[in-house]
Amino acid sequence: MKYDLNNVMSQFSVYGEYLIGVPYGTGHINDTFQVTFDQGGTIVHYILQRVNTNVFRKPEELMENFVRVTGHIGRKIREERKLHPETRHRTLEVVPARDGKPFVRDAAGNFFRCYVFVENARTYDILETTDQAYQAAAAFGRFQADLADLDGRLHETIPNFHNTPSRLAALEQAVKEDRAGRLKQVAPELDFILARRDETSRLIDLQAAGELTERTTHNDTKLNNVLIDDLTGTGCCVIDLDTIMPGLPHYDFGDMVRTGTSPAAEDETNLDLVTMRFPMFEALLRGYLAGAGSFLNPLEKSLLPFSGKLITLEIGIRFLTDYLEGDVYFKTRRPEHNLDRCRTQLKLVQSIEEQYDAMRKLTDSLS
Ligand code: ADP
Ligand code: GN1
Ligand code: MG
Repeated sequence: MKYDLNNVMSQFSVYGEYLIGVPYGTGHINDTFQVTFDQGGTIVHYILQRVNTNVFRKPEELMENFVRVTGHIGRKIREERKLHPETRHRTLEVVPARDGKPFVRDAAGNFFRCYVFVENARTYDILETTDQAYQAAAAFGRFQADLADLDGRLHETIPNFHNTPSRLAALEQAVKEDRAGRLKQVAPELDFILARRDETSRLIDLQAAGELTERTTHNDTKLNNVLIDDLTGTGCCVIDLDTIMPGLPHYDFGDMVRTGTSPAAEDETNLDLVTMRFPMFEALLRGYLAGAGSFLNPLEKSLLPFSGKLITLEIGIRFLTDYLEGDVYFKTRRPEHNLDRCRTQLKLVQSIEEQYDAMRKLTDSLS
């Protein structure tokens, strides 16, 4: 094990005997562990995470956001419990360090945070049913709605995170530099992306023109970032809060479409399996509108199908950029991993384009 998890945990306000820590989850950025304690004969789990500080340059600010957001939602849940004691709605709860801070730095400078493990719930990398899609989207929608009355502005943990034109500019720079000597392998992917250049600025142009409003958004609403309750099947807790910051709600809905509609893994190599399943889109749309609908205006609603296409293109651009740069950002397990991921994204964009009219029609009918 690269880190002394027992020692790191001893600096958090957790009592009992440390038993074991094991890698957990399938995230591409941070290192996540489930740690187990014996507390007076009861087995208790925690999530311990090493934050990737190459990606998150100001982790203290990130944790400030985290504490503000979970405190805000926690207060709402406590009110909800007074009315509905049976609710299983949760928020992540940070375990403070013994010095009172919401993180610990180990001797090597690694940045760790710890939170309460939510039992009897799990994440799904690929959704199995339309009900799961509905419930997950409703949870993300409610999350945005819960944060609509947050006072003040959060820190931007990664500036320009969902600025699609600047993601495209980064790709063009990577093409110019061709640092890993891989450019010759990516001509079809580049052509596909560049043919859609004009669409990349559509949302931020509308924002600049004052037609779309910045809100507090999650920005990484991959479907495996919501815990689904084993008992009730509801989306009970939104997790992975590192990128919560000011943004457009579209990118949140779009990322649900990206990760929730295809039956294939993000790194599937058989592209025939990658397709946008319309019933999943419909369930995501209905769930999201049920959770968030009250604060979206008609223009915002009408752009939801486009957002699915745009963010899928954006993540395809990011995977291709990382491939050309030599796999420096996303965790990879094989040399072509980022290219494979890029290809699934572009195939999904194509599938969305093929069904776009029907997606628009459905959205208009629900608005
Ligand atoms: P990453 O940034 O690497 O994606 P996440 O915060 O999404 O990390 O956590 C990785 C995985 O750990 C999640 O997909 C989920 O399965 C699990 N997980 C995270 N937080 C909790 C929690 N509080 N309770 C239970 N499981 C959790
Ligand atoms: C990363 O951390 P994880 O795996 O939830 C990335 C997202 C991408 C996603 C692609 C901070 O998310 O933006 O959409 O991979 N997170 C960051 O799967 O870059
Ligand atoms: Mg995650």
